[in-house]
Amino acid sequence: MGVLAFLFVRKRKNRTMVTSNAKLLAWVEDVVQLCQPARVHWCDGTQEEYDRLCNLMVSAGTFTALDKNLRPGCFLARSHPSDVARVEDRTYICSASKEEAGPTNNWADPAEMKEKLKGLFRGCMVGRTLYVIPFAMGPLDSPLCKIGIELTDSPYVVVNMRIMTRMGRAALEKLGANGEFIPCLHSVGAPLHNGNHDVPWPCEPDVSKKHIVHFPEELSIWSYGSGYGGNALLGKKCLALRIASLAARKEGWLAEHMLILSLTSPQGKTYYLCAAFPSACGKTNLAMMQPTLPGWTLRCLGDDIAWIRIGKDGRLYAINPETGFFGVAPGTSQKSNPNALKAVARNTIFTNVVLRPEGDIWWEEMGVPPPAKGIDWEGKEWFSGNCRKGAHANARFTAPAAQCPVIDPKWDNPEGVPISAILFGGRRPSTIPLVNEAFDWEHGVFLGSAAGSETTAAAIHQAGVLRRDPFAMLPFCGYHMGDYFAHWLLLTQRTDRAKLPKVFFVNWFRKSGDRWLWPGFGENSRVLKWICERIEGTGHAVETPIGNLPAPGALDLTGLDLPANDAAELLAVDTEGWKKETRDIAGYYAKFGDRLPATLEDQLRKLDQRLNTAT
Ligand code: SAT
Ligand code: MN
Repeated sequence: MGVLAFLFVRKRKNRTMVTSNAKLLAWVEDVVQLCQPARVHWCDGTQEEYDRLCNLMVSAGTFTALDKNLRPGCFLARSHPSDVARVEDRTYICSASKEEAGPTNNWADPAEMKEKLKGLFRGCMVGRTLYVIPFAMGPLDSPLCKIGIELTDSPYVVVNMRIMTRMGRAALEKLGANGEFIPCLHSVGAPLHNGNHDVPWPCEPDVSKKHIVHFPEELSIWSYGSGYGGNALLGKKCLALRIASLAARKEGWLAEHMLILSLTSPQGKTYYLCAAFPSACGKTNLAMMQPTLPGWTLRCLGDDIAWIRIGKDGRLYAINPETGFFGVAPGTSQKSNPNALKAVARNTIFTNVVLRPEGDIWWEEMGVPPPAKGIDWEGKEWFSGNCRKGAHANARFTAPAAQCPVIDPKWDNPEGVPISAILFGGRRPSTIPLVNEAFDWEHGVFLGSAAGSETTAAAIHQAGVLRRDPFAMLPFCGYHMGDYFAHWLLLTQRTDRAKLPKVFFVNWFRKSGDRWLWPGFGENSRVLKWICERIEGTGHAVETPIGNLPAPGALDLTGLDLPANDAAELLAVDTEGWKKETRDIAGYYAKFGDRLPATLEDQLRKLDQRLNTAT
């Protein structure tokens, strides 16, 4: 009997046994043998445990406790400068064949990758504590709930996972003696030999050693070298998107990079909407937006991930598998997202923002004056007027969803909420109109598949260049993107197409020169109102070659000081721009080869024809 198993049997006699799940016990023991941690801690998910770990990190210099009156229960962490965002180049889908991973994913042979990873993980937790984090994605009694176990040597990961997931004893109980779980192994990749002093943010600074690896065949995750965000909080992009997308394909549901919101009209009718935008394109802002249109109420159900299944009545139902927000801090202000500011007033972890001398935080475009002098995200003295940014562009807050002042009462409903519309979007300074309704489901899938956006700081690559990001899933789909499109198209065979949501494409980011054409934020409620009217069958639209656009006067612009020319430009069909767009989409589609569904090729051809007959 191994050391650990012995320990648990002994504990069982004291009635404190953590689990009787033999598979879990065996896996933990294997990982202990491989990684050689000094200690093992099974997380129970209690407040006491959370507080203890936060205090431990304050002593270690990882956390700075913020002022108890200004930010009660809040902490600031600063990451290593090499570890500030997801590393897409180091993220792999190791399916049996390269073909299954498709042209949009990095692939490596699973057996070779496993050997390489074992080499990296060998002894990587020396001197550290191995934390066992049982967690559930989705309400425990939801038909879509999945149990994951993350093994990590990072207490920062533990406390973030407690905010972001249903973590601790309840998840372990749900797993039971024989339940299945998704193994998620994580290490910061910084062993502490011979009592070496620890650093505030241990990680593997050599980017070529960082690996975020998914094994579709065994549905497991191995992440090495980074302690930041989606690289390390493995319930999020790794499990709830990449691994879940594989499970969803097999089981006939959808795992999507989408926010979920509800909108209630002045007449009291509630509509549930999902929206897919790439990382750092305003999902969190839209998810908890304050409508400027009188009488309309918006509530938030989730800001990042939606798991969607066909309900008994044939409609699509969405749940938010998470329990927190891991939102981009810079740009979050009273104007852009007042509800997020309220959500982060307490019990929040801030990473890579500015520390104010009075023990509060600050970031660029927060809408409040910067401190005369503060400490920037790199731990250096920083003063306002400094040419250096104080907060990192991908600085984040981790806040409990329940603290959002406009959280929807149904946000943790196990059955989910029925979806009436799906929105796609991205940052497109030209060509793409403010809002465009798809003719039908197939056209909607086409719009989603061709979605593009200017890149942002959420991942390490050049920011501000246009990249196609189908369904905002480019970095998050666990299999061949062509098959993913086919999976979406198949929904018309799984349910009555009349019950499927309407699909729209929105673009808040149109520019004329350097000037934004649309005010965005709360004013986006005007676009959402038109979408609700289209669902209701009352909103007017004109059929154009690219889709149904709001008819003149159909978009409620009352009280908005929008020049008529800007309004016209936002809703015009830029035929030449779209012709260029179709050529670009054709080039991009080519890489999917014969895995591109014929329906989408057909959609592109028809669009091209419509554009050519229009001129
Ligand atoms: O770091 S995360 O992947 O969780 C954030 C994001 O890119 O959306
Ligand atoms: Mn995201």
